Amino acid sequence: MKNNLDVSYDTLIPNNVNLSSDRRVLKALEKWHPGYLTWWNDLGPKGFQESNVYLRTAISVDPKGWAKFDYVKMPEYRWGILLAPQVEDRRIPCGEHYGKPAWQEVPGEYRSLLRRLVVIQGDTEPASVEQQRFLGKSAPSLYDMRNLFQVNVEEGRHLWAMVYILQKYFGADGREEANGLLQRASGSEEAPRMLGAFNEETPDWLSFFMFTYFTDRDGKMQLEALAQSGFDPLSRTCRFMLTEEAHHMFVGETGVGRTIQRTCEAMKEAGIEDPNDIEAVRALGVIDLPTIQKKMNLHYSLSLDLFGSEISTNAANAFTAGIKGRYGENKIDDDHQLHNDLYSAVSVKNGAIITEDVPALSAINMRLRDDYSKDAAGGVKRWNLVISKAGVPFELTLPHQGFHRQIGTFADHNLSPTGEILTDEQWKDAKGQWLPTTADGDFIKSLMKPEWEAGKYAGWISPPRIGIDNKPGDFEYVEIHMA
Ligand code: BYC
Ligand code: FE
Ligand code: FE
Repeated sequence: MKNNLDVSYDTLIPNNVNLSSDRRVLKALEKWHPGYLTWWNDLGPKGFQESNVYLRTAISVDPKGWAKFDYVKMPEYRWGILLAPQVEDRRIPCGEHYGKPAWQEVPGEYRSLLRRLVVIQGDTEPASVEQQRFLGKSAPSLYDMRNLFQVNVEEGRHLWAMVYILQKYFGADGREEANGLLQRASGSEEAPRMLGAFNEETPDWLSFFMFTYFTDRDGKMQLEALAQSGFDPLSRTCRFMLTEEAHHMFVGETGVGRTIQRTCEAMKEAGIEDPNDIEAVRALGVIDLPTIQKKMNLHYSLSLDLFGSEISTNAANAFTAGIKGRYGENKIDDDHQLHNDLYSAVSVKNGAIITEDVPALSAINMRLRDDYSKDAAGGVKRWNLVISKAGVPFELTLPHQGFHRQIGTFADHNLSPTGEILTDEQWKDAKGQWLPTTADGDFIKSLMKPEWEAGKYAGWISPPRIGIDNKPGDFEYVEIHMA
């Protein structure tokens, strides 16, 4: 097989998979394309389809220079199909076929298992675009607006990535699933998106930053696990998606960080020393730190649900089949089959939270979730550095893994952020201290006034330290032409 680093433009769909000589798949994609554009125009960024946005577009899969920046109208973005280069002689990295050559075609016995994972992955991508579609209108700067749209077009491309896999490798039912991805919609009564967090609202920019920090990071972990798939086309497509994913989490981390920084600065300027004096802090037009903590509690707990149950036969089957590995599978020093290995798993038994050793194979989801939590803790540490440098006595903390959960062992229990099990009554009384209330949401919304002058920022958020693509501070990242 050819290893194309560069993207070919000889079809309407940019690609490095030789689409022009793959008539069957090209035809299927061309048939799907108009529906995608209708979806993008109906459920994508609202009001900005005519604007010129300074976006990066993938033009290569060479890590040394894969993107080019230019002004684009979003509906004209060149969504392409890009697979990371094929690794020569790649082997199945885990499970019962460990060490055999990676599959270039779908292994028949795992067809439905594999299709389900691809469909779930594909379903989340357009869902996030739908969730974020009203945010452009309240963007705190053109810089932030551009970042939002960059994330959106790339999530759109991730949908293309999964649709390509479905149409190339899963025949008629793959084409049907590809259509289904455009029919479900975030928050819909009749046909919601498949996973919980993707039917929640993203009502304000702090939610958007929390989402890209915490939920896109679930995306990163799941893509890392799928990049370890023995089904090589899936591995390659996920590897390239991960290149884009880094920016999404950057947007989240710096977005929350800049919000915190502005809050701390405003408190200092006004001589407010108590971070818990919410009224005084809010009167400055910035978001108080306790509310930022609540938002973090919400998005972290929703994201933990995306890892499924701690103990899962689905996950064990996918691992044993060799179609979904662990985080960093090829760097783990064990037999990659987990015949006799144990993993310390958490559960609630007889009203108490216990950890006990269980077969590692059964706890694949829990392990990935633990890896996720470690990964997510890094940014929280950096946020706390912003706070402590400003001399504000406050520390953000990730809540207990069992706090506010709908999936897995904690789903039927009420836990506080520090991990005490509460009665329904206690939970009802206290939850407003831990999760954003309607009043918190209303306050944040009251700050969401657009700032569209190049180089200016809304009062609740600090400017970034550097521009995108090294552009100067007053660069016009979006030329707005309202539709
Ligand atoms: N909501 O054995 P279980 C991203 C279902 S994000 C609703 O516990 P399993 C992105 C489950 O489907 C990454 N249902 O879990 C981020 C199963 O149903 P069935 C997306 C849920 O299967 C930001 C039943 O409960 N990619 O890319 O081991 C922006 C028992 O399941 C939920 C993937 O997730 C839930 N939260 O693990 C844009 C990777 N959790 O089959 C994009 C592909 C579980 O019995 N997906 N259920 O009817 C997977 O690997 C797995 O399906 C999951 C669940 C990890 C999601
Ligand atoms: Fe994505
Ligand atoms: Fe993402």
